[in-house]
Amino acid sequence: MVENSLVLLKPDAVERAITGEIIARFERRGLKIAAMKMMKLSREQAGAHYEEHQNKPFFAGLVDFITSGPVIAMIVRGENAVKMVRAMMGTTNPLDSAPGTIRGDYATVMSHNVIHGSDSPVNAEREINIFFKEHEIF
Ligand code: IDP
Ligand code: MG
Repeated sequence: MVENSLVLLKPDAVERAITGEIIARFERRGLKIAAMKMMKLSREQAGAHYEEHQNKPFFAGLVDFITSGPVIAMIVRGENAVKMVRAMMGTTNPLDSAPGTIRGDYATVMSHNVIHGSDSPVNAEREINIFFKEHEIF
């Protein structure tokens, strides 16, 4: 089934100028970019995006980090895009991410792990509504 995934290239990816390489991986795989923009998240947007983590000890640090600089927000679309993007990203902790995955190739620590991808189609739709208006989606 064709799905959308909300992908964020986090501030560390923008700062390190590796966003093009990461976007190219999705294009090369055959996934489509259905929307894309550079933006700085407000703390409100960050809190809404990560609402499932609001009671976790790392939440404040996570919001500080994700609002610390611009991100690139994208909708990546394709057959089983949610699961495919997650597989391409690697695990949350880069220590466990296989080489060849994005986190396995570009990240060393969990707090700066380069990329976000939706974990389910339901969360993808919820997250897309935080970042994109209807007319920004192609
Ligand atoms: P995910 O990004 O792989 O879906 P989540 O569990 O949804 O992982 O956590 C959201 C983000 O919060 C992670 O990408 C990571 O940057 C950060 N994070 C998760 N767990 C920890 C932790 O234990 N310490 C510090 N940061 C964490
Ligand atoms: Mg998650």
